[in-house]
Amino acid sequence: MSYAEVEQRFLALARRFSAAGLGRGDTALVQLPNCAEFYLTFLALLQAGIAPVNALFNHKQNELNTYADQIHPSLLIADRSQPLFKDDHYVELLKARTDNLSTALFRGGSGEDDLENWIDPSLDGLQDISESVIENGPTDPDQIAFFQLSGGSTGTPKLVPRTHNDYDYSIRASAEICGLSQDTRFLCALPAPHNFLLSSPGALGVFHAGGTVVLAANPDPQTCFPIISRHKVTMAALVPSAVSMWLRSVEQAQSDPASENHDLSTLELVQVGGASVAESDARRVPKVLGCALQQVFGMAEGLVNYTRLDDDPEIVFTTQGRPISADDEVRVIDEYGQDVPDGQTGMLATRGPYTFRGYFRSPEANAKSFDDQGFYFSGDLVQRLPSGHLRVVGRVKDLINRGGEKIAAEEIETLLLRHPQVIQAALVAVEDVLLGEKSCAFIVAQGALRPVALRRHLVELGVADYKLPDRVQFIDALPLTAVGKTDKRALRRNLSYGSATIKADKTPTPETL
Ligand code: J2J
Repeated sequence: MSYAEVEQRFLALARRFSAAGLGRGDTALVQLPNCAEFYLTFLALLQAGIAPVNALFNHKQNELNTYADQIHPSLLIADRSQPLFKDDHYVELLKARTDNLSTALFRGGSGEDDLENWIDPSLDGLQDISESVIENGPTDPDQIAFFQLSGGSTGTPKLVPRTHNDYDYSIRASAEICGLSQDTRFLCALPAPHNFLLSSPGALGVFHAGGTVVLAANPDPQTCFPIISRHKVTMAALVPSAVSMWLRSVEQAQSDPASENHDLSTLELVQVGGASVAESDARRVPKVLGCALQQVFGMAEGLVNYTRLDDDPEIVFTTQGRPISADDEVRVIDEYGQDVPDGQTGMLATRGPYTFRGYFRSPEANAKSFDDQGFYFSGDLVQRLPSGHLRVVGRVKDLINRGGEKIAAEEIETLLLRHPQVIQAALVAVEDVLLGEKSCAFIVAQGALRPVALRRHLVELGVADYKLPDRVQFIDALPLTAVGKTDKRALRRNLSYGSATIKADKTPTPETL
C-alpha cells in the first residue's frame, strides 16, 4: 500500500466517523490483529479526534471490560475472527455496560458494520463521503491522543494517556536514533499496538521516515524468515524469547545442510526489548544473524532507552541503553529516597518530555507511582553507568514478565480469590529457559481443588491466555513477611524444591486474605 493509498483510506474512515457524529471527546475500544487496518484505524481515529484504547488481540472480555469501564467508548472496532466477536452477544453486553456505545464496526463484518467498507474511499463504499469534512479534527496537541496500555502492577489494568505532542516527540527522536530512512523495511511480528512496536521507533517511526512496515502474525522463525527474505526486511523488533528462537533456528539450519535456508542478508538491525535479554544471546546476534543489535528498555508510561548504533559493542551487549532525550531526568534511588552512586542498584524514577503525568482516572495508583516532584517510579531496579547507560537488574513491582507480556500479580490473585474454594492466592514468577519467566500460583484452598478447575475458573472469567498460571501449587498457608505481607521471595525460593509444601512462619492475618 502506498502512502497515498494509506492517506485516502484513513481520511475516508475519519470522514465517516465524523459523519456518524463521532469526534472530539469520544473514545473508542479497538481490538485488531496485526493487519493494515490497525494502522488505518488508528490514524483515522487520531484525525477525527477520537481517543482509542488499542487492546491486544489476545485480550479477552476480562481485559476489554476493564478498558471499557474506564473510557466508556462510543465506538467499538473489532474483528469477527476473534471468538468473542463471532456474534453480537458480547457487543450487547458491552453496550449495556458502557451506556454510550453507538457504533460497532468489524473487520470481516457485513454491509453497514464492515470496517473495510468504511475504509473504502471509492464510491463503491458505504456512502459517498467525498464532500464531507471532518468536523473538529484532531484533539489539541497537548490533549489525550490515545490511551496506551500499562504493563501494570495493580488489580485493574491501567491506562496511560498519551498526548500528540509527547508521542510524536518520542517517535521522531526514536526514528533518528535508530537511523530510519525511506529504505527501512521494518518487520512488526509482535502485537502492533504495543508501545515498543508502535513507537520505539515502531511502525509510527517508520511512517515518519517514509519507510515500509511489514506485518507478521507472530515472531516464530518459521513465520518470519520467509517474510524477511521475500520483503527484504532491514529491521526487526523482538522480545528476548524471539531472539533466542531466531538464533537457534539459524544455527540449526547452518549445521543441517538438508534444512531450508532463508536469506536474512538484508537484515541490518535487530532490536531487543520488553524483558531482560541474556547477555550470551545478545553477543551471538551479530555473528549468527549477521546484523547489528540494539537494546531497548522502554515503558508504555513514557521513558525509552536505546543503545546507540555507534555505541561500543560491550555497551550494546551489557546495557539496556540510555534515554532518548537530554531532557529525560533519570534518578536511581535507594529505599530512603537518596540517589545512589553510579554502578549501584536502585529504583528508577523518571520525569521528562514524553513521560506521562498520571494514569487515567486512577488517583490511588498515581499517589503510589509518583513522588511530589512528579517523578514516576517504574518499579524497575537499575544501575547507571557514568555514560548514562542503564542496566535493568530486577524490579520491585509485583508483576510477572512472561517473555515481554506483563502479568500484574494482583489482577490474577483477585480473580483467583473469586473461586469459592480459594482462601488465599499469590502469583509469583518462575524462571523459564525460553520466556525468562512464567507464572506460578500458590493457592490455599478449602477442600479438594484441582489446577484444571482453577484454570477453568479463570477462563470463564475471560482472562487472556497468557495470564493463566503456568503452574499451580497448593500450600497450607502463605508465608508472611515481618510486616504481614505475603512473602513472595520465600515462595519463589521454595519453587526450586518442586512441589514441597510451604509452611507459613505465621498464621495469616485477615489483611492478607
Ligand atoms: C528489561 N526489562 C525491560 C528491557 C522493558 C520499548 C521497549 C519495551 C517496552 C515495554 C516499551 C526491558 N530489559 N530491555 O514500552 O517503548 C520491562 C521493564 C519496564 C516494563 C515496561 C517500549 N524493556 N522492560 O516493554 O509497558 O520492567 O513496555 O518497566 O510493556 O518492561 O513494559 P511495557
